[in-house]
Amino acid sequence: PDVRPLIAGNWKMNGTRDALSEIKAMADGILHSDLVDHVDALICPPSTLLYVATAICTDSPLMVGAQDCHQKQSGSHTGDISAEMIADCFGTHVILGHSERRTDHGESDHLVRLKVEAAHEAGLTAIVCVGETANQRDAYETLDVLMRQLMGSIPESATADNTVVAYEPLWAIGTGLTPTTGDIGVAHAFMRDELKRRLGREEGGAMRLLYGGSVKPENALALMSVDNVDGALIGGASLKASEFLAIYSVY
Ligand code: G2H
Repeated sequence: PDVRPLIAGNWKMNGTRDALSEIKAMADGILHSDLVDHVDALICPPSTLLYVATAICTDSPLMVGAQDCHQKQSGSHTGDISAEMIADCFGTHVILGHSERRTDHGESDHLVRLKVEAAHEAGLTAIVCVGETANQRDAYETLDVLMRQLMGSIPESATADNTVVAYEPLWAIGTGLTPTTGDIGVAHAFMRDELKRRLGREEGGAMRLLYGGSVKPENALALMSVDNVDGALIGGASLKASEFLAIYSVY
C-alpha cells in the first residue's frame, strides 16, 4: 500500500499488572519482525498501565497510547487525564470518540473535536473513531453518519501525521460480525474522498484509515486487503500478544 499501515490495539477497561507480560511479548515480537520497517504497531492499555508500558517498550518500535483524554490541559476535572499527561508518560497516540465513549459518556462530535485539538497541541496523534449503528445501517444512512462524524470531529488543522481515522461500525464491535469487504471498501473510499476534499489531496490522501470491529487473526488478511484500509484497530484480539502479532504479520 502507498500509506504505511498501522496495527493498533485497544485494551479498553482490561488489563492489570499481570498483563504487562503480554505487552513485553508484543514489544519483542515487533522488534524482531521482518515487517518492522514497513508496518507500525501501537498498543493502548488502560491509563493505569501507561507509564510502565512505555518503559517496557523503550527499546522496541511498539508505540504506546491512551484511550481518551480531557479537552483541557489541566484543572478541576476529577478523574480525567489530559493529553499532556499522556505525552508526559511517553504516550504517542490517543484514541478519541470511540463509540463506547460516545455511548457511555455522551460524547458529541463537537467534544471529540475539542479533544482532538487538545491531543494535537500536546504533540499526540489522535485516532478518531467513527461508525454507524445497526439501525442507521439498515436505514442506508451509513455514509451520511460518516460524513457528519468526520466533519464534526476532525479539525481543519488535522494532518496525515497527527490524525488517524478508525471506521468502527457499532454493530461489529465485540460481536464477531464484520461488514462485507465490499461494504468496508465503499465506506473507506467515501472517507478518503471526504478527507481529501476537506484537508487537501495530499493530507487527505495520506491519512491512515483503520478498520475496527471484530478483527481477528482469521479475518485480518481479507480485511486488510481492502482498498483504503491502512491497518486495524483491534479490541478483544489485542489482549493476547500471540493474536496481536498474528494480525500484524498479515502484511
Ligand atoms: C472495536 C474494537 C476495538 P473489538 O471497538 O476498538 O473492538 O475488536 O473487540 O470488536
